[in-house]
Amino acid sequence: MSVVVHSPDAAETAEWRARLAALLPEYTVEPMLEARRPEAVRYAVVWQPGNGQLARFPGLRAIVSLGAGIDHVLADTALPAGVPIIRTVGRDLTQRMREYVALHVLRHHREMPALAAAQAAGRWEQIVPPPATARRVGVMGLGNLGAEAARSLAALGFDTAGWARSPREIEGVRCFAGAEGLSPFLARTEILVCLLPLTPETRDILNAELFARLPRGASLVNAGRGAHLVEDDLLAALASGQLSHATLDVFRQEPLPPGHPFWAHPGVTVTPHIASMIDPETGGRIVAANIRAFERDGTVPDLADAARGY
Ligand code: NDP
Ligand code: OXD
Repeated sequence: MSVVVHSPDAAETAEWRARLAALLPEYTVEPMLEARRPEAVRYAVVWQPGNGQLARFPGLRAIVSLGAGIDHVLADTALPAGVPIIRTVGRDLTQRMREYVALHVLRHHREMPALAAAQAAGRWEQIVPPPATARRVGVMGLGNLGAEAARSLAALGFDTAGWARSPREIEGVRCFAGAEGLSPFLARTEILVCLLPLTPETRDILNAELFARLPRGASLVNAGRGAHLVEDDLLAALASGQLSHATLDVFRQEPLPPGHPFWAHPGVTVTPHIASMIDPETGGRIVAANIRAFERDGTVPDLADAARGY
């Protein structure tokens, strides 16, 4: 029986392979593209497996996403039907995302981009923001990551709201749900954080029409997926002043191509999809435990719902 591993980054594939080989000695662990006996493959542990690759394994019991999102697996137009997809989530992933969201929301709240511009110009400019209690922030997506990010923002004192598909209750967070909840959620949100999964419903959701429903001068933190954002609409909203700044961790094309307007835009902060990553050290333990539990019970708590898209 074997486990195959794949990331588009060969060094990353090698690291994961070594880690999983140590943790799962009962399996042969090999790179997906070099699988010697496709019929022996039981689990595929993958990030962006590519089109048609997983269909080569007729005995596949589950696909393990090397991350919380499964859009990179569902993008495969030849994905073998009915094979369960396991998300890799855990305390480290949640902790890292809480740090990222708190850092960038505080940065917008405390006007750090404007202060950095003033420093660059040698200008002593005292910008005094309101206290966090008077700053309305909102998190789109209240799953593992969004709910924890919202709790952290509330703990910092922000007037915090969240939006999800179904009604949620989170202490200290005003929760909105569904299409009817979106407008009132946006109308009160000065700093918007996107932690949605990428599905047909959420693709392009960060667009001109949505930006127009935010208070003028609002800012955006997108750590969901690049395809949530209509890039030209963001550039237009920044140019008109409807948005004041955006922090983007995810992009339609990754790595963000050289010369892309976001790289040098004064209103955009680029981070290279590092908000929260699973590393082989702790992530390996989670993947190995999930494979063992799935083998034993035929299910795990972190099973994605492929029909729902997340
Ligand atoms: P979950 O599946 O736990 O939660 C998803 C949340 O989004 C749920 O609250 C869900 O609502 C909500 N949602 C889904 N569809 C809609 C919709 N159409 N309208 C409104 N709300 C919707 O996901 P995670 O929190 O684990 O991860 C979220 C995403 O973050 C990942 O899919 C990935 O894209 C991204 N991510 C980015 C990382 C980075 O480093 N930048 C790292 C890890 C993840 P409901 O509660 O009603 O189901
Ligand atoms: C994920 C990611 O989905 O890192 O986990 O983007």
